[in-house]
Amino acid sequence: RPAFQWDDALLLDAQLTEEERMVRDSARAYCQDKLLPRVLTANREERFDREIMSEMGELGLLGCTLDNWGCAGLSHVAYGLVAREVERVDSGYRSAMSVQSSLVMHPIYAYGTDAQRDKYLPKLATGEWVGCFGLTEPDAGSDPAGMKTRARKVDGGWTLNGSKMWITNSPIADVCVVWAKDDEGEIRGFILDRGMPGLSMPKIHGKFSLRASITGEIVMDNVFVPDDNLLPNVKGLKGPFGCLNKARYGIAWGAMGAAEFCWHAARQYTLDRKQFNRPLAATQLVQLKLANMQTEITLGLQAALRVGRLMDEGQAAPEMISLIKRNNCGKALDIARVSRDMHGGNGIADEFHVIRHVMNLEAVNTYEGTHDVHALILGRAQTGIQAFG
Ligand code: TGC
Ligand code: FAD
Repeated sequence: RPAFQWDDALLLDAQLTEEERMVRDSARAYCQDKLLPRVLTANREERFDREIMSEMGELGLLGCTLDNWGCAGLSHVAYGLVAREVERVDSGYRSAMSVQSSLVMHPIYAYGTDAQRDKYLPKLATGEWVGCFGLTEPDAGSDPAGMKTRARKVDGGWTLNGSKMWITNSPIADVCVVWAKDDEGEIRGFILDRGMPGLSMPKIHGKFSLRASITGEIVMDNVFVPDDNLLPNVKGLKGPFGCLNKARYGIAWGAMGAAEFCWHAARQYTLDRKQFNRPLAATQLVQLKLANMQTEITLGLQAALRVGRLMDEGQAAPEMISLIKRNNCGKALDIARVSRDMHGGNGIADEFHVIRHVMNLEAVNTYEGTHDVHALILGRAQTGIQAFG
């Protein structure tokens, strides 16, 4: 009888390359040794420790799928494995990493000039600079085509006016990739540097979710952006969506990391905790919940691996990414809530970490396209009917 490994039920590990396993193991060691000890106070104090970006840069975790400019040139599967390890500790730390990699470095790499790549990518790769991505606005979230930010052509550049809302990393960002409509109503991408007159990035306070990640606005009041800072090689919504494909894919892996933490915690807790003279894990209800967690995580990871391999082959359609982002975030949130319940009263104490994952996954289920918006993308793809508007 072949052995069954409870925490790797379909032998994911065996489907990875040697290099992917090494990347996974070094990311896991960093996350467990350096991130986990910090997260409790960071979350309590609603604080992001800036040096985390430099540490991730030193380990080669930033922009790791890109080639050259100081980037590691790893597979998309390796990137997913890193996201899983980081989010096993906290979704906010994964947010910081995935925004830098997929939403800032990727567009400069894919849509920028060589001069832009030379200027920005090496410093973003080391974490010397932090980047943010401004698409969402106060009145345009699920429907980014409704954005009000405008880029007016002027001599030698562009004048940007508008505001972006809910922007991960913005209060500490050195570089902002901002999407705005030009005089023709086309969406264009711009690189804004901290310190440009008229540009401010205030922090949003009072979040109950992703408290260890810093979130803010980007306010642009007649910001002059030189022609050299326009991303010349893309126009239209496919620009930001091309970045979102990468980030949503990473989130599908990351959410499974958070779910695995909650599952393992629930298993251990119910093995250790006795009520009615026996471990909680000896009850049928608890075993059913553990089996459900194991099943959903195993399937979610297999799906993420499949899409990662297709991405590496250039064969991943955006709808595949919607499917795994939606499924894995929704399932991770359910698993975290059930694990919280299985911890009883201890489940609401931050020392047990599970309530923090529950709170975080609420935002993860909402950003990068809500659970329902991804359902509409999948609905459109199978009926041919656009149900958004
Ligand atoms: P639609 O007509 O569907 O498309 C407009 C143009 O874009 C192209 N396109 C894509 N291209 C590449 N990849 C994709 N995934 C694409 N999806 C669409 C499409 O082909 C078309 O191109 P063209 O050349 O024909 O013009 O546009 P729509 O306005 O109907 O879109 C509807 C909808 C709902 C799909 C879309 O607006 C959507 O996905 N909304 C969700 C918004 C969202 O995800 N925002 C994320 C903000 S960033 C963020 O949350 C970061 S959090 C990060 C962290 O902290 O980790
Ligand atoms: P809305 O679009 O107003 O949606 C509200 C509700 O209505 C949702 O349940 C939604 O599913 C539903 N809904 C919307 N449209 C429809 C429809 N047609 N049919 C049925 N239901 C619908 N954005 C960035 O650009 N950059 C970032 O770095 C970034 N980081 C973020 C960090 C955090 C912590 C958070 C919370 C958000 C972040 N976002 C970022 C924004 C995020 O992408 C948006 O919050 C998300 O896209 C949803 O937009 P909204 O909040 O405006 O909600």
